[in-house]
Amino acid sequence: MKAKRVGKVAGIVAGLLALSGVVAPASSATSASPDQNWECPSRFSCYYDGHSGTDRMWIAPSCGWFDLRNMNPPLNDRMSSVENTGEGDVALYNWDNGWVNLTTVRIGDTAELWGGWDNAVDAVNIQC
Ligand SMILES: [Ca+2]
Repeated sequence: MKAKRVGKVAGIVAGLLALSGVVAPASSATSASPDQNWECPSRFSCYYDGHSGTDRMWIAPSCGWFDLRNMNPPLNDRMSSVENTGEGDVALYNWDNGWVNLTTVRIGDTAELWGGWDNAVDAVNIQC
């Protein structure tokens, strides 16, 4: 009796596997998407959640001042790297009882933010 039930369950599982084999499309070459980095379109500045230009979280839409705390969702205290292919130098600011300029990323440069600068930036000023 017990062996019979096991056999029945095994048969059902085999049937499901066969069914799923029919339903599932024969997967062909899926274009793998490797970890992409430093992929900022030209004439923009891009801001990454990760180091080395990974996990892009924002592309600045224009020149000017952007307070990342006002984004939805907020993007402050997240930035770990910056790529500037844009039309102006990008000044990075942290709020600490006032705006403190951490560093400026020149046109054509990338920047890695480490230590006290990592996950600290609250605003950017794109000076063009
Ligand atoms: Ca901050």
